[in-house]
Amino acid sequence: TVTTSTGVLTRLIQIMFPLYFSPAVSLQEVDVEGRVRLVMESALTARDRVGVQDFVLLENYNSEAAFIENLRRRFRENLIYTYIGSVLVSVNPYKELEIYSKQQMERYRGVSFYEISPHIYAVSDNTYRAMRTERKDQCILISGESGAGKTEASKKILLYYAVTCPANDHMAALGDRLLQSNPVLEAFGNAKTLRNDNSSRFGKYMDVQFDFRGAPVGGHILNYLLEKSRVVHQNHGERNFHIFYQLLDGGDDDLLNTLGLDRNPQNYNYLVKGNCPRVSSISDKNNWKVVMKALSVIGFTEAEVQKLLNVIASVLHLGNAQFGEGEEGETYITTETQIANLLGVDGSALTEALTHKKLTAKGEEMISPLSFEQAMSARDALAKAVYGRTFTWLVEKLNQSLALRDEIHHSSKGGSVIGLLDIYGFEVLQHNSFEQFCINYCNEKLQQLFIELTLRSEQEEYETEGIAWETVQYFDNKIICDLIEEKHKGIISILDEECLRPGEACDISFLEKLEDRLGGHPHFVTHKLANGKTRRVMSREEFRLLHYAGEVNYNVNGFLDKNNDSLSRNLKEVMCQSENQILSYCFRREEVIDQKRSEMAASQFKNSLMKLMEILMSKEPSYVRCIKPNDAKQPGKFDEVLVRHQVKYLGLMENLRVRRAGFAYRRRFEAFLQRYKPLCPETWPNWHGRLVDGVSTLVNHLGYKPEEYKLGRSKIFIRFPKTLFTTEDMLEAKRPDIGQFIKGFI
Ligand code: AD9
Ligand code: MG
Repeated sequence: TVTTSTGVLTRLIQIMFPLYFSPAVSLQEVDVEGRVRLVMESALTARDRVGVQDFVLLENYNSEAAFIENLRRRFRENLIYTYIGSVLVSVNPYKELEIYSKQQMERYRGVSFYEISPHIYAVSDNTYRAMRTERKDQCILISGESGAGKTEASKKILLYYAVTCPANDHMAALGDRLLQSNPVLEAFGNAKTLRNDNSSRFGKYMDVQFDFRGAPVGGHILNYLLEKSRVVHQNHGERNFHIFYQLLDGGDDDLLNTLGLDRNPQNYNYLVKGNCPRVSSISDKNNWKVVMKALSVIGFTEAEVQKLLNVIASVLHLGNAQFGEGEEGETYITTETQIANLLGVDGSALTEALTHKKLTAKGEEMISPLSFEQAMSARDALAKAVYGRTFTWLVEKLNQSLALRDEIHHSSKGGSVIGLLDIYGFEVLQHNSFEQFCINYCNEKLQQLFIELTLRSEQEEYETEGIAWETVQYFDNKIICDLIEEKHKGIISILDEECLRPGEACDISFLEKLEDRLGGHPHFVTHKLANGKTRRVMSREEFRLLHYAGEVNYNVNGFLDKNNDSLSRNLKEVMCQSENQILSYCFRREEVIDQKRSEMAASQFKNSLMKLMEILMSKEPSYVRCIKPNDAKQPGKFDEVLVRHQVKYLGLMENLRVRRAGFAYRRRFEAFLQRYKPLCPETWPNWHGRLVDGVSTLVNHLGYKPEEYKLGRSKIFIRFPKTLFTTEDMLEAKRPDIGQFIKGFI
């Protein structure tokens, strides 16, 4: 910093005559927000301060400590994005940064990936351009743990496309509808959890379809495994899905009257469990308005919205239904009328179905009363089914609104697709259940895909460039995927088997069967198998999986029930007669008539994941790996232990190792020549021969040794970052006006 008046004078002169000044000093930089700042700082200290913008440029790429230090430095400077080659690593800033404006979008449009600071817009733009030029479908896979910023990232990508892509004449409003689908999905599928005030409780894959001119013309959403158990129960400090609170806070008096609701969430059994009716970061009232507006932009009619709200209200009333026990142990309900009205079903049939079970034995129907507990669980099952299926209906409605219209079908020929995957990250909670099992299984699959595709694309690049491929050792997690999903042998198959033995099987018998069949598998442990040798004491109700990302103990309690996910036949019968079209659509007659068992929850999830893998495999992938800097949801706090853990389970070191296996850095000949040509009299100001000869002349002049680099067909590959840094320092000395790209700006 310059403090003396001579200093000020010197600085002024430096500003006026930058080229004449000390070669080791850079005089201006454009920061990540696009502003020009004046600085006096040597290249070396700048690199020290803000780290490198691509991890491949780390001197010691095997050091996890160096990796984390680089993240920390950049985070401190509000540089939340860093690359590993083409993978974007993003650290949640937990504060609004002014880096998402329209001007910023313009900065990234059409600009080459490595010539500008890392950004989610760079990934968006690059993917879009790859789709346009290579005419190949793309996908962007966003991963990271809860609260790391996946959903925010996916929204920024959508916004980038909605703002920067040309509009199709027939589908001018599609961008709006795409953007408006988010608040709707979030209202019904997100909730406040301990880890994230706006946690997505479902997985989402969204295709954006573009026409041959690159205008977005359609969208399609696939949803995965909504956490339905939240409808009837929340852990302390957590809430139910946002929509319930939005309705109570934002709905007008008339509406609430019609629905028979009052404003206080604490009056509803399904909303009180977490003892957390309000969240300081959330305005339920405002969000209500946003959601209602979004529904109308998307094309919901007033009648449809009313039916949807009837369903939401019916769930709240179901939770408050008064069940009692009669003199002979039979269960009765006293307050079913309103529920039946809202559900559009017959009141006495509903009461009957909630308190009795119907069995068919030898062709005869028998009706027997349910115990109090059984009736309560039938009630909860109904609430979960109603909410879960309505969510699926909602996604289908969104899809209809986003669907490619017939009139533009012809113009979309030759168009392509960009898919966005925002799906739950690896989860290790205090108590891990069926949901965590599914979520972590999903992450194993994605990791497998990631490794396969990263290795594949590395290998392909080396082959296209005619450079010998050096094999990289890495951990293949196929063994864990098999342990979970293998037909007849894996955990899911065993779980299904147990679910098919009603009355005989229970959660513990499931655990015993696992021990029986899987004992000895290197990634499977239980209390019994471990013989007390495990590091963490396990209970008799748990099994432990050694995931690629770490060990997780799963408690088997509730596994069978959740996998069965069943609703009694009587309840289905009542529901499929509903006068509410949403519900009669969700509960089909065929389901009652057809006695065949439908697929169980885990298998259904497994199959949907298989399909997802196929979709992703057919596309060119880009990756965004999100990291959560602290558990307190606070800005400026970088919890090293927490970050290290995520770096480990996101496999970032492995990713870097693969990327660095042969060469730290690669660049197309023209880009390399363009940047460094001032350093060699023969290439300056212009090189007229073949590009490869130009690069060769340049690096010879710079004194590169043969072991330091290789020339491929279109790119130069540089083995060590040091070579590149030296070249950058020379460029900076000669041309301080250019600025070092490794600082995160140019
Ligand atoms: V979960 O698995 O759905 O529970 P996500 O989706 O990974 O989780 P989300 O995107 O919801 O996390 O981010 C959590 C919160 O962090 C947001 O509500 C924002 O308050 C905050 N966040 C995340 N990314 C950014 C960002 N780029 N800029 C500012 C951010 N704030
Ligand atoms: Mg999310």
